Amino acid sequence: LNEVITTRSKLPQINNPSEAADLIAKAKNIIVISGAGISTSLGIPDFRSDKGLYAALKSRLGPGANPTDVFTLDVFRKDPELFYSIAEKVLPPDQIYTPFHSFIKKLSDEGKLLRNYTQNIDAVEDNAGIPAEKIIRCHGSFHKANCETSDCTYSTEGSSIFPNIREKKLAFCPRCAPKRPDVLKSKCANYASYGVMRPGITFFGENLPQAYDESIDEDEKNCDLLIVAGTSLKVPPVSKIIDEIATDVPRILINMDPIHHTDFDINLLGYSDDAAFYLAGLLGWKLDHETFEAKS
Ligand code: CNA
Repeated sequence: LNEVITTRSKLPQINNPSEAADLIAKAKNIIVISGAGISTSLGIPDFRSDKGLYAALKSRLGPGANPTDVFTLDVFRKDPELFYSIAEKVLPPDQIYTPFHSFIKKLSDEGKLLRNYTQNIDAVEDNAGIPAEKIIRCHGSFHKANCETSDCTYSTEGSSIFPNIREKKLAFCPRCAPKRPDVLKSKCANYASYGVMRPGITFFGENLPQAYDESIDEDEKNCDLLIVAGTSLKVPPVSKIIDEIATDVPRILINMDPIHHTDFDINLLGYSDDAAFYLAGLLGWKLDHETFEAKS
């Protein structure tokens, strides 16, 4: 773990990285904004790192391809197979979770977690036992799968389409699917996802889930410490939360790469799991992950 100190002008100078633990010890209402980086040690790729999904897609789709297309609504509607070709990489894993997820759970157990705004769709928070009411899944989840046809309300358990996702085969809606071949032959060439099931994850071009709107304003007011972890903080509106929290609320970054477009009071640069052990050690907390072996 590489500790770097930056000081924002509005806060007293922070001289020592261990003050991250002091800030956590004092805080009562911590917001944790998390991203794909906290799950990479489970073998789930993030988006933007060298080994991330975007790098894999760029080499597969060829030069000029835009890897964000895979998670873009308009593209899904024209070519759902693109999403189905890659989605298995971010499917929720069974049971496993990381030391950092364990650390978030510990914040909750200690009564310090106001909310975990997760951009992740892997539901690993559930495996770690973080209480559901403490989690806002900003980009949805695989918990549900819905028919993509606009006038069909068919919705089912997300896990029912996991076999298709694993086999990279489109899953069809039992209500619309019988009609689909006719539609495809006629006017719906631009709507190839007619009758295709889509997991309840938020694509680029869609609004965030209602739960986000319902809690964010109040949480921003009540937050007394912000921890940003495992995210490049590039996807709005989550990337904007940091600008909406009062400037005297301390901010800690825990990430492999530095973030240059905003300032933090403490930057713990390195693996989030190392940061979890480092902070838990200073706080005298035991994580239930002493023997964890990271995959990356
Ligand atoms: P991103 O843009 O790929 O950024 C990930 C960040 O994590 C990078 O800045 C890395 O430096 C950092 N990082 C990678 N590994 C580690 C590690 N072990 N310890 C600490 N930091 C690490 O991903 P974001 O989450 O910022 O982007 C938001 C997207 C990613 C959301 O829409 C998600 O739905 C989407 N996504 C989610 C998952 C998942 O659920 N696990 C996987 C891939 C993408």
